[in-house]
Amino acid sequence: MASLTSPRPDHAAADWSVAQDWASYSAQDHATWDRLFERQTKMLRDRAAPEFLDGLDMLRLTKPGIPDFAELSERLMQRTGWQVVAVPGLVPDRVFFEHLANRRFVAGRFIRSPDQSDYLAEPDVFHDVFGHVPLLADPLFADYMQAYGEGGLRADGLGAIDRLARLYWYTVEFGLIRRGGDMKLYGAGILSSYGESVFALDDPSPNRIGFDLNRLMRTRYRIDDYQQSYFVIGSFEDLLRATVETDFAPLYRALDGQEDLEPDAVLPEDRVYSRGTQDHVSGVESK
Ligand code: HBI
Ligand code: FE
Repeated sequence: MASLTSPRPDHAAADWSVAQDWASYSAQDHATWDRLFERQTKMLRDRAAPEFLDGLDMLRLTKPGIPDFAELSERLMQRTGWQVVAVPGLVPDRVFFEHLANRRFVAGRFIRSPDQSDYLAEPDVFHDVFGHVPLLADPLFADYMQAYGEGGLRADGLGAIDRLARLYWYTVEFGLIRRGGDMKLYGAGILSSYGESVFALDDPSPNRIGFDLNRLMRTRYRIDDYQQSYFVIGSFEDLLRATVETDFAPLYRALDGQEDLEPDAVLPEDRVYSRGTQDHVSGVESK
């Protein structure tokens, strides 16, 4: 199902944006950001796509701790025309697509409490800004994210949001990319999670399968645990081309005639980089 959201809070504007109110963050909030930032940048040095590591520098702003979205947006705007807009949490799909289509990335302003684990039900500022924003400085990925937003507005009209949500999930959130002989991380859901940054590359449990748009959009995904399959792209160019060159309406119709696939499925026609043992399965829900 599309993401479930609570009613729009009174202090949010019609587009669900709110003031970040950077001054209201506590010293503990900033300390949590700094601790997570240091830990993740250290462990991602050899794991993250180079484009992500290049974009990380943008987050080192003049003010310490949690990035001030106004300052961050100024830098990002110069790079690729994107800006970061604070929202209270998950926003309705159409609102989300509308922002992306206009090169506005919506980011939760709250930060997890010090004891909270890597996994959060609602994206906090560490997931959204550390995980998603650095790649928005890469021109190809920036174009892909805007194309995704435009595609989302069209999908909404075709009742195909759930299909497109899988594309977002298996690329923007949990995507892997080939670099030379290696696999690197580019999905924000992995990059903002210490545990999954290790699991997605090193663990024998999950499948790692070559990106194929039709196959990926048939595949359900886990929202309560590490992924049972990761899809691997060759380049951001491939990803952008697959999205802008596809006429999605006939693709959605073809998909309606095909069975959904479970998250751990492997098909004979799959480009299988590694077939998982699925030893890590826990949790039950998939979408
Ligand atoms: N809202 N704030 C926020 N962040 C998201 O990542 C998000 C969202 N609403 C919907 C959504 N993601 C997904 O369901 C999209 O694929 C539609
Ligand atoms: Fe996200």
